[in-house]
Amino acid sequence: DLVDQLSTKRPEFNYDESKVPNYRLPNPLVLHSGNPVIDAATWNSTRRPELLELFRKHVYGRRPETEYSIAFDVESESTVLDGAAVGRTMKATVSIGPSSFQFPFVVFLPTESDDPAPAFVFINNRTFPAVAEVTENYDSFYPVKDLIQRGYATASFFTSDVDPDRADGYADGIRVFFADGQPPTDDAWRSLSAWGFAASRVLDYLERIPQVDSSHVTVVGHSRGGKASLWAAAEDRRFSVAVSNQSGCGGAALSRRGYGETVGRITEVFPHWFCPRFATYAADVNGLPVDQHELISLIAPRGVYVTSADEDLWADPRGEYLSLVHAAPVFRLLGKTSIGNDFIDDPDLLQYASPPPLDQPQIVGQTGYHIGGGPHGLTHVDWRRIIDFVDGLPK
Ligand code: GTR
Repeated sequence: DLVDQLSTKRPEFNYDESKVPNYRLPNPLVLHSGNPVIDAATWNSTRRPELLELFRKHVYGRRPETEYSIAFDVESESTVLDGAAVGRTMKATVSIGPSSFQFPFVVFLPTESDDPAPAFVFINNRTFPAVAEVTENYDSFYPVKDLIQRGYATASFFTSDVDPDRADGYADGIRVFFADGQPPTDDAWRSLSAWGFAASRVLDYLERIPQVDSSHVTVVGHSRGGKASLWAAAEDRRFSVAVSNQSGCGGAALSRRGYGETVGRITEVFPHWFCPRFATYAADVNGLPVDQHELISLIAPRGVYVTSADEDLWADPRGEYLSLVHAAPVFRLLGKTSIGNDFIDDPDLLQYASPPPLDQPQIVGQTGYHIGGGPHGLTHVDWRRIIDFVDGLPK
């Protein structure tokens, strides 16, 4: 079980803050040409596309450019939660010419109000979230009831239904479909990006139905789902907020810290998550042309919420927090405040930047963070704070 695996410290990895090496992060606000990015227009036209390309090339791989069409079928529909919502079991069909790839998802629409509802798309890395199961048995991993009660619509799919979460899962997933049966090229997208792509297709559906306010859709994921969620929002600016719950290495945590899970370990154990070039930085993490604060920067000026758990050192809570801090200059350039704002004018103080105390969410403008007590996991407490954060963002 994941929780057991992750609560156990792995002795061969570093969990000692004093042993984090000195590192220098790449500056998100310096262009490839070496010139500084001094205005939002240059960020949007040049620097942001440069950074996206760097992440595609060195970390998550590049999505296919093949034209496809997308269709949605309602497989079944029922009233759930004592009439508070309508639940739909859906099928998405992605077609290229005569061939198609399908994946299921679920949607829950609140019935209380006639106004279009903001929504959460949840990348579920544990199970297919069947309508009856998530409404009859309260599931803190995906608490549909809480989301509905707070006025949100929500949709979710199971990662492995899109791209099987196994090193040899390629043959059965959406990537081989797009590659027309060929093996993946070195630059091609890997599973994290495929899951993010599916989140975008679910958003396509939400855009088509009047019950959802598709300009306020948050993408959420836990752990590997959190890595996928951040990348989903980087690739697709229609998501208004991204939430990473304990995403750690390859997600919110700075790779250069080498605290807990490392680039070497993650690419060895999960070779299907990242493009192979990412693994080549295992022995030279400082050679990576990006670090994960720049993934957060790609989501700016939209909302970003990052969570950690105090026993989940594998995910490097401090490194997850620092990614937000080091993205602050980008939020500021785009006219927003965010966690780390205070350090921009006083970089000497950066060394003292640390996560807030346990169970005390910190929210500054567009970004928020909390560290909860306990092991690696997504709980109803995390969800409550996530919803609070999204509720509090300016509409
Ligand atoms: C672990 C992996 C982490 C995290 C986690 C999860 O085994 O090392 O990066 O993604 O799985 O998804 O729960």
